[in-house]
Amino acid sequence: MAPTVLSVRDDLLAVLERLGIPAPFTGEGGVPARSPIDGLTIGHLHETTDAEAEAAIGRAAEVFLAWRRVPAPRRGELVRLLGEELRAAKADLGRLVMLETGKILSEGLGEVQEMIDICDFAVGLSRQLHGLTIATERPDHRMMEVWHPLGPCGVITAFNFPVAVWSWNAALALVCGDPVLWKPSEKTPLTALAVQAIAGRALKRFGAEAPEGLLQVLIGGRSLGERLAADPRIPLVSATGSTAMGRQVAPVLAARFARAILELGGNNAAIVAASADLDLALRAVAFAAMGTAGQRCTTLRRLFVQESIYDAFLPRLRTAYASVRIGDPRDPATLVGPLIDLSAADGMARALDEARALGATIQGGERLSDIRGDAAAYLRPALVEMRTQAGPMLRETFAPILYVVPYRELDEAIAAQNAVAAGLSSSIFTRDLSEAEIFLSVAGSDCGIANVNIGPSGAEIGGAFGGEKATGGGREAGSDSWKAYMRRATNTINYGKSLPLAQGVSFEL
Ligand code: UN1
Repeated sequence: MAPTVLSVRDDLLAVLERLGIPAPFTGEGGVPARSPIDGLTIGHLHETTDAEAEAAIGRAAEVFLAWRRVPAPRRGELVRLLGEELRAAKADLGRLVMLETGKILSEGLGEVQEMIDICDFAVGLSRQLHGLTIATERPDHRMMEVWHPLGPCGVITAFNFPVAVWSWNAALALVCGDPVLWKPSEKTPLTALAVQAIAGRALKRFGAEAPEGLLQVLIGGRSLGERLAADPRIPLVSATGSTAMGRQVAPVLAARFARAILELGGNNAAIVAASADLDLALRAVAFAAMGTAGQRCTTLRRLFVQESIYDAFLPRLRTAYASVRIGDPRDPATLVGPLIDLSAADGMARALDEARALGATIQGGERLSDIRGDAAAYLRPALVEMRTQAGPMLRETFAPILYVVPYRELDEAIAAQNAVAAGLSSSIFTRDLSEAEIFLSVAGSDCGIANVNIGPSGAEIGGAFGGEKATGGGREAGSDSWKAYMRRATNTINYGKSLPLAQGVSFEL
């Protein structure tokens, strides 16, 4: 039985109080803050005005001039303190993520853990922003490559990872010497304000070396994002969201030669080969497809099952879909919470109608309005068995729909997997080494992330995160993603007395 719980509003207000932002709400007007748990509005928040946005960008440009001169390992110290403050706030911030996004508590806490992990990574990185020394063809010369801070970094984030994606960008930007201007999703402003308060504590402990305005939050809608994309004082914009959003932002950045880190849609697939460990594959598929109510960029949306095991695997998957516990994410028994809002539920219904019209067999997908009333969007995840990949299967619907298609040959499955616009994440389940290697090879998955015997979601921060094609091509978090936040300079120094020219050119006066 579900434990008796506070109203969502009271729960949220108590968490905000504990996080140190007791009264963020204005009387009326502004950006509404709501929880998908009951679908109700909790209050309204001040919307950043044009003048405030202008001042914030100006401040970031000014702050950059000071912050870039703080040695990188000192900048890392600020991120170390941020990691400490996040550790201290993990329980409350994880709960707030749950309340504002509807994801279950362990996923809310996992998101905060991801923030802590990237802080640790960035602290180490702050002593490793290495350049190169390069062999020069000229005598008595030295050539090297150094990395300098780039400038204010605009970060636009989506509702589904309202705080982790900011931290992937902010932790790296800070150690790289860049101030951050953050426009969170309009659907999740409260978690952004909470992170701002937590970061404020780290900044205070760090002291005056961190100038006021190093980390700023702009609350509002699309026009704020457009402003960040268009402003010449912002040399880099990192934007997470739909491919449609990326199509708006990318040309604006390109027109002013700004850098873009785009993390857009995914239409992620997994292949279950004949030799797969079906127990493992079942658990991986269930989490990747139904976890976070199907609202991760990396959510599993398409499954290709080798025909000889189709009849062994599908009944088990159908049972998992029929029995998964859907409900208020505050109930510890819940595995699937609500969708973010009713328009997401409409999108899911439309995709299922299209699949039905193509002759698909659909299990689940029904709305469960008895859980928390009519304003909340609880739906049973849908398992959609298709004859071939077609219709809505070719696009991303940000909801828990898993399309399943049988295949005969691996080549055919890989081709089908790659035959969509997006190229974020992918997996194969197999115990056959050669199948695994083919999938990872140049002729295999065309995605930014390709896994073996692991679902496509739940990437660790140590790797570069992002994808190809309509996913936008950006990379965030680990590996050498930091290079996007810095500018490279090649320096050649002549310590001799003559002037040998490169390529043997002679120019005697
Ligand atoms: C996203 O959905 O925008 O790999 C990010 C994952 C998480 C991040 C998802 N680490 O699922």
